[in-house]
Amino acid sequence: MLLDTINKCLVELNKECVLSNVVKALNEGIPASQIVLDAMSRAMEEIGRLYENGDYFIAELIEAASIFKEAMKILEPKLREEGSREKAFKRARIVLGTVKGDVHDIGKTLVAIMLQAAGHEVIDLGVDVPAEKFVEAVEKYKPDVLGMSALLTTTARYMRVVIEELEKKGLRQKVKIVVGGAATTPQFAREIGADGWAPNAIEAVKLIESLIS
Ligand code: B12
Repeated sequence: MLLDTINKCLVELNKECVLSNVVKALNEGIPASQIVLDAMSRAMEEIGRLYENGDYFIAELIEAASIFKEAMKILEPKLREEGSREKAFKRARIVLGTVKGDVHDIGKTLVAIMLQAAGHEVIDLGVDVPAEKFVEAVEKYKPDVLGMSALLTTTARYMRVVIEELEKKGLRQKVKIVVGGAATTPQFAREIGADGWAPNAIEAVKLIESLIS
């Protein structure tokens, strides 16, 4: 099965194999979203486990991220095409960013792409975003939703700081807050006072659409 092959090639950091099989899978009509979520994202989780076990090092994480991004160049136009088939009934404006101290951007960018594909407007603040910048963006863009991403246990806690800063400025009630990333859970989201959590980019779009409807 092609998805298994893509998964295995990415775990083994075999770039040519990943790219050629992504093209093959698309030619066979496998949805780009399935390739990204079922094959590539799962492979990244496995790579994380290999890192944790000491079988892979930081160099391998960097290589994996670079292959993922190469593959996204092929997949992104398809993702946008697939998303635009079901245009959003209500367009939302979303400010998105990875919190301070955290430079993981693959998942956050994927969420941005899927939201845009579904017809929403995304203002992507990038990575390592401090609370002041989130607050400034909420004041300036008046988004319907603020989305924060964190992959490190240490940086996930910073989401609470951002929410507190929004509360201090009287902005918290003006915006829905959603969080995600490997270091977060639905329970964590509730604890810090967020309005929602999603496990992946497809669910993130559904969550945001349900919050603004
Ligand atoms: C690639 C990677 C890196 C790359 C990142 C490159 C890049 N440009 O992003 C590099 C090499 C830079 C890196 C660095 C580090 N990493 Co790293 N990394 C990973 C790895 C293997 C994959 C992450 C990834 O891209 N996944 C694929 C994407 C598609 O999935 P995702 O991010 O989960 O996103 C999806 C969902 O979570 C959700 N989502 C994400 N964001 C949001 C936001 C919202 C609003 C919503 C609703 C949903 C949502 O939707 C996304 C799309 O479907 C993970 C393993 C893992 N299990 O996550 C470790 C991992 C996150 N890293 C880890 C660590 C420890 C580090 C370092 C500290 C290592 C070090 N000693 O230097 C540094 C920290 C750097 C920093 N300050 O941020 C640990 C974190 C452990 C912890 N609990 O804190 C992990 C879990 C590995 C592990 N198992 O040990 N890393």
